[in-house]
Amino acid sequence: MKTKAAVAWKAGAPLTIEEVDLAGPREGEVLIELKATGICHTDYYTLSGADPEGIFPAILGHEGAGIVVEVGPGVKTLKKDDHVIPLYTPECRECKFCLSQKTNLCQKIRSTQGRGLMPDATSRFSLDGKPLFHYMGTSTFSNYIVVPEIALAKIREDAPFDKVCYIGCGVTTGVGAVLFSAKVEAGANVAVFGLGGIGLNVIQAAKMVGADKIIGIDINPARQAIARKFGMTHFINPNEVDNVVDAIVQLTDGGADYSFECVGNTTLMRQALECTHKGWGKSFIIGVAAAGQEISTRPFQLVTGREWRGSAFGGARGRTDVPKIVDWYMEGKLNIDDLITHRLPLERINEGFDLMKSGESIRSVVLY
Ligand code: NAD
Ligand code: AHE
Ligand code: ZN
Ligand code: ZN
Repeated sequence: MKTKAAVAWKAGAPLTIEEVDLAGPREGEVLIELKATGICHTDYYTLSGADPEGIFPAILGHEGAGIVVEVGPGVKTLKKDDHVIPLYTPECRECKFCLSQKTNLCQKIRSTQGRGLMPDATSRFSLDGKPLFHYMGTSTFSNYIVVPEIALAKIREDAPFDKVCYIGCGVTTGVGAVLFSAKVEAGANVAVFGLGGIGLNVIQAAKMVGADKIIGIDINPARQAIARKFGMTHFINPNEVDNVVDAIVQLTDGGADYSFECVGNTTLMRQALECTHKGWGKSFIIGVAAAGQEISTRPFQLVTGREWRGSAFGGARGRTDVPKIVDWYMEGKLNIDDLITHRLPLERINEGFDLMKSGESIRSVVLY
């Protein structure tokens, strides 16, 4: 069949809208009609050329929601017309990683996914007879996609696609980092570096669990008002203080109990670790840093009890946790609506990237 898609031809070049050929679902695969997709900073990161796994030409996008159109042979858990969110972190429930119960990082299809291919090492997308690469196993910048069954979360049918698509990455990443990865407790002091599409979700989850001080750090002063609305209690603009770490340590009587880096900047990652409390502070890296970047600190920071960790997709097990997060939104426990600042047709997707880069948008959603 044909599908309308935004194609990334090479690093740094704007996407172009094309009529792409899409082959049908094979064994264990499902054809989805997407209704909406968010634009995440990670899409921009890969498009910029900074991603060591970035390959072109590809169809980017990983924050979608849609409806099952057709299931391939052997698919057992989904049927036509089911509502779904594609998962760039699948949940096979049978690989060593899934069975460990220690991580959400299912590895069943990770190697082919990282090479822009389906699990059988081929692409379902082509244009003029030449294959186009998939991206993160999802490629949500295409109206129709083929995805393995293990990479789809079935969600309730009354959830609006144009909102819950954001649960496909940003909401789950931020909220999950607090609930599943860090397990932040009531009364904790929390520092959040970067108040964008991810950081604001960290803030709202920190408030949800009853954190005490919730300190937001961002160079964009416009982020202060929205972050306060989501539960931030203190704001630090790094351009207005001498030393960000000292400022946080002073506000928290010795350091934050938890910190989250939601930018992808290795200098901030170090600050996020060093602003946590001696003896027990835990710092979580969420931001994705460019190829070649490395983190550093004095080992003394760790010797004296701080922990440096990371969180991917918020530590969420997609097929199990994503439907629950959709429920939380539908029950009014999570605010997604106020974070979706812009809506665009696919034809204007490049504007969505520009709005993110300029700091004007929190999340732009593309509607099919
Ligand atoms: P975004 O562009 O919406 O937000 C980034 C925020 O960081 C902006 O508010 C910006 O003003 C702020 N910022 C930039 N430089 C700063 C600095 N020097 N000091 C303080 N603040 C600064 O991006 P996003 O969609 O929220 O994504 C954030 C990061 O998280 C990206 O690196 C993205 O790739 C990554 N990410 C990781 C995961 C994961 O699973 N680990 C999932 C989604 C996104
Ligand atoms: N190819 C990138 C990987 C970047 C990365 O860490 N991705 C996150 C999700 S970001 C979503 O917005 C992730 O899930 N990582 C775990 C994994 O297996 O990729 C690079 O930098 O190499
Ligand atoms: Zn993302
Ligand atoms: Zn698995």
